[in-house]
Amino acid sequence: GACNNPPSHPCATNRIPASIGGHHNQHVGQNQCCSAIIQIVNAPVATVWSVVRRFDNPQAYKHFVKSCNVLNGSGDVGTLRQVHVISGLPAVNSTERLEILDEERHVLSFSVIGGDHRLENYRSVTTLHPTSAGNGTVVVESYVVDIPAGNTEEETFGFVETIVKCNLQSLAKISENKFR
Ligand code: A9S
Repeated sequence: GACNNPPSHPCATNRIPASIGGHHNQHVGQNQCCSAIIQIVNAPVATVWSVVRRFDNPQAYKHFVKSCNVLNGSGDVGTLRQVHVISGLPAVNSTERLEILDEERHVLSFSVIGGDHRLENYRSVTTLHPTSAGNGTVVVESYVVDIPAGNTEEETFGFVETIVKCNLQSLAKISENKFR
């Protein structure tokens, strides 16, 4: 079923308001780990979306990505990309498929379908929402991934949390600079 971490779990999944949670109720199987991270950006949804929607250019804000090649497709659902990762991670590259690109609701989802790394069956959903006051954006990114053999759920959670938090902090910085 959907991510059903206990209320005490440190992930943000339990803090996603029901009104925006719809896309984040991903199926979580046995031996999988799920979580969600929330980031506030002091820039409008349109500005943040202009960065997020570029499936061909994740390196614009993902600092762990060294380069990205589109393998086929032109940025619509089904497009495949191969990202190459900077050194220092237990990974070389990752092959990823664009699953959702909703330009009206500001939803992007991709899944990992291959590559030389340990995050098998990684899938994430990113949604953007206007803040209730001001001109800001709430970014919600949830994910599901297999717990690798030899690792615990806590280790997997910690590893992914670090990467996604870095990505979203970088997304905030870049969007805020663009907007200024
Ligand atoms: O790219 C993302 O949005 C998020 C993550 C967690 C990506 C992870 C990654 O691409 C590496 C950065 C290469 C790290 C994958 C699939 C495996 C890793 O080990």
